[in-house]
Amino acid sequence: KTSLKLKLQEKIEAFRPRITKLNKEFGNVQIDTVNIGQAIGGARDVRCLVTDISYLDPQEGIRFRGKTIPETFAALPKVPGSDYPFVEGFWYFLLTGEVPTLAQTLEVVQDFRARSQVPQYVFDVLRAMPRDTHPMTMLSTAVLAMQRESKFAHRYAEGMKKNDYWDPMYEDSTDLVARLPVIAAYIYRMKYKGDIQIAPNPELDMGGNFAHMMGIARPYDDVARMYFILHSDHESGNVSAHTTHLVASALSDAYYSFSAGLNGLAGPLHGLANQEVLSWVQGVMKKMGGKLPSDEELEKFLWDTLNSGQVVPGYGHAVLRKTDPRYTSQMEFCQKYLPDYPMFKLVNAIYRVAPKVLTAHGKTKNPWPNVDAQSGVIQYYYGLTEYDFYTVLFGVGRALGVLANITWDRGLGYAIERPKSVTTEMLEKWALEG
Ligand code: NMX
Ligand code: MLT
Repeated sequence: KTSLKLKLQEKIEAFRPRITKLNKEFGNVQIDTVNIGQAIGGARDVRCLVTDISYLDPQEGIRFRGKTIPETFAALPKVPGSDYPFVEGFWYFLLTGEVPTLAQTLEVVQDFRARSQVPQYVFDVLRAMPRDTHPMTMLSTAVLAMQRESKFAHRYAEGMKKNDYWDPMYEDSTDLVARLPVIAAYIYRMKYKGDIQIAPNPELDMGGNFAHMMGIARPYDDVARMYFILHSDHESGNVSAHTTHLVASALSDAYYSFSAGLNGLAGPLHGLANQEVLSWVQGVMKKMGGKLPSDEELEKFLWDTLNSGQVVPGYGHAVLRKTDPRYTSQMEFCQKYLPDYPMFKLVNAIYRVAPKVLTAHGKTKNPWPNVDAQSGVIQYYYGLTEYDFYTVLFGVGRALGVLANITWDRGLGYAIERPKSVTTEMLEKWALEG
């Protein structure tokens, strides 16, 4: 066992009595109520999920294992010569809640390397799909196709004990995280780069190797590290995390569960918004003949979008009520590396104008930008101009959080998820009764 796996086992075993005690002795303590608006309105704000991997405060934004984004970046071991940490060390941190030493991080780097071989049939499946298939469909299909590799499914069929479930779930999750960059880069090069593949470089860490396999020069390795960490987790209620958790609660393995989560991420109100942002920004650039719009012109473009019944992509959030710190973190990257890039200037101009327009429009509860408003411009700058690929990058990052979550779900023996539904007639009756 690696030191990560030993540490995880120690943590899970120490944690279990807390859940047993809460469940047995305090199971009836009420932590929320549900009203008709919430039952109809996507269960917004209903407190009925538990996770210790990350927590989202509406004002402050995300904390991973108790740390803000700047604290996370500062705490984790950095890749030599690089501004950003090893993604592998972040995986250790998400799983255990402890900041790894450099030696512990390098052990994960080695472990990922050993697991990164993608079975040939996965590539064959991808190659059999029409080339104009959306890359998210390809990614989800590749993950699902790999399900036959599941150690969890295999051991479950052999009759494994419940207390051991976390172990093969961890194994499958780690295999998946190690292979996803290889699959993502393969899809990218197959679809957009003349099907000329670049072999992985076993000397490199996950972010460095991803940049290498994509064929994009430095500092894209740091972009990849930053991107994967920022997109990893956003507590448990978002569509991709919740779907992954829901499917895993039926004891479906990590491949089934994560493939399902990716399908949710592919929706335009969730992860696909990063592609939509770039498409919107490009549309403005095109209409302006390449020159930057004035704030007044931008205001008109925003109203045109709203008046045509569409959402402004990259703005608004179900939980956040302030600018997403993931947006700010990427904005700081842009200020350092691409301050004069016209598209960055346009994204900044949108940040100046859109909150006022959305507030005047009067619908959204949060007129501020989310993570997707800023991520595409960085990719575009480094030559990744095929923006229907952006959600795949989100998916590779999101794997870290949701797979850490379902490993802990099995460690703590969480139940199959099964909320209760009611009929409209019942709601109408309760509405009349007040
Ligand atoms: N542009 C226009 N209208 C909006 C926007 C927006 N950016 N955000 C919310 N609204 C509308 C929303 O459609 C709803 O309208 P209606 O009453 O007609 O149904 C109303 O404002 C109230 O919505 P909220 O309660 O503020 O937001 P909700 O929690 O329902 O949805 C989002 C959250 C993120 C789905 C929503 O803000 C949105 O559609 N944003 C644009 C798409 C986007 O950027 N998604 C990415 C989210 C982050 N991620 O990566 O997943
Ligand atoms: C996410 O990262 O999952 C999005 O911001 C959506 C959410 O948290 O609801």
